[in-house]
Amino acid sequence: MADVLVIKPMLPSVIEALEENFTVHKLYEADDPSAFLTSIGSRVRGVATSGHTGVPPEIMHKLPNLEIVSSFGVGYDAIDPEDCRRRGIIVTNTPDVLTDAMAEITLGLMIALCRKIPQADAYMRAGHWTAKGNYPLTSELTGKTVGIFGLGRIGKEVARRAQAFKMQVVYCGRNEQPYEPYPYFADVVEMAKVSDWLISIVPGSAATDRIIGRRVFDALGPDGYFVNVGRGSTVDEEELVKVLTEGRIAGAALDVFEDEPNAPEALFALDNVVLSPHQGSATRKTRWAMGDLVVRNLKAHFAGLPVITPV
Ligand code: NAP
Ligand code: 8YV
Repeated sequence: MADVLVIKPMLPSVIEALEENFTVHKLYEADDPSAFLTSIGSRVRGVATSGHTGVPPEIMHKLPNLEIVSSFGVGYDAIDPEDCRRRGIIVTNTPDVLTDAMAEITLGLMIALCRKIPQADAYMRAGHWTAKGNYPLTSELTGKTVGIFGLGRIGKEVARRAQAFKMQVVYCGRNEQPYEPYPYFADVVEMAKVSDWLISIVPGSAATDRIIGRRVFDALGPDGYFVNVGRGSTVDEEELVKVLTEGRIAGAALDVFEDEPNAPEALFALDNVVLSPHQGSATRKTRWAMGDLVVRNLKAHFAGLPVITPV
């Protein structure tokens, strides 16, 4: 059985399946991780990790015979696939299996934000409905234009669901996708100008770092809503807090933050914000499927087969 290193705790279903198929080494259980790696590092041929953790350099350099990094999550911000390619290491991620869950939470956040579902719930629980009367009127999605920044696997499923809510879809990315039926914008600022809603679902990368900032929010305007389900790193959070506080955009729903699990505290006091602790893919079904794919990629590789979802 091939030796596989698990860097941080993973779902019990993943650990169980790994243990059935491989000799598993749990770095997170080691009292002295450095000594542990020195003793088993040269035997390790596979790593199971997440896109947030990757394989930090101090671990990588103790794994001279590493062949494959199987990562949990579709985003792989902490992994440099080019560097791995140069070292002859295969990288896999978990696309597709989380796409529907992600699209669901995106639409859920949009409805929660414009219909003020969390606030109305709190209003009723506090007894205000009986004491003060009806909750103030809210806004709706129907007829609005949604600009999708990143029309990839998840973006396309968000687009389908937004159309079911009778919204118009436009999109922005580096490349026009001629077979998609939606108007294309090469520039996110230009797209924000025509959008009532801006949904960001681009990967975190040097190219997208804080790409959403003052110019985008000014283009979105005081009636515009912003939703980030991609990566916190793509947003200038200081500017976001400012535009929300000053009412320069109507509101924001955020599932991802630059310094998770921390978020700018100023957001907690704002009424025009819905917050979600990076739980886009966090359903039992989807997380199980992601973990299963982590294991299946390792099994395929060590059976001499092509991996299922290479990066
Ligand atoms: P995908 O299929 O690769 O789609 C990414 C899209 O972003 C592509 O359409 C791509 O289009 C666009 N894009 C990439 N780099 C860009 C850039 N520099 N500027 C503008 N557009 C760019 O990936 P996916 O499966 O939809 O996942 C997208 C991301 O969602 C992941 O990378 C991850 O960060 C995030 N995510 C978050 C959660 C969560 O729990 N909140 C869960 C899953 C995924 P072009 O190539 O044309 O630019
Ligand atoms: C996960 C994600 O929560 O897939 C991604 O890119 O952000 C989420 O699905 C995360 O990666 C789990 O580590």
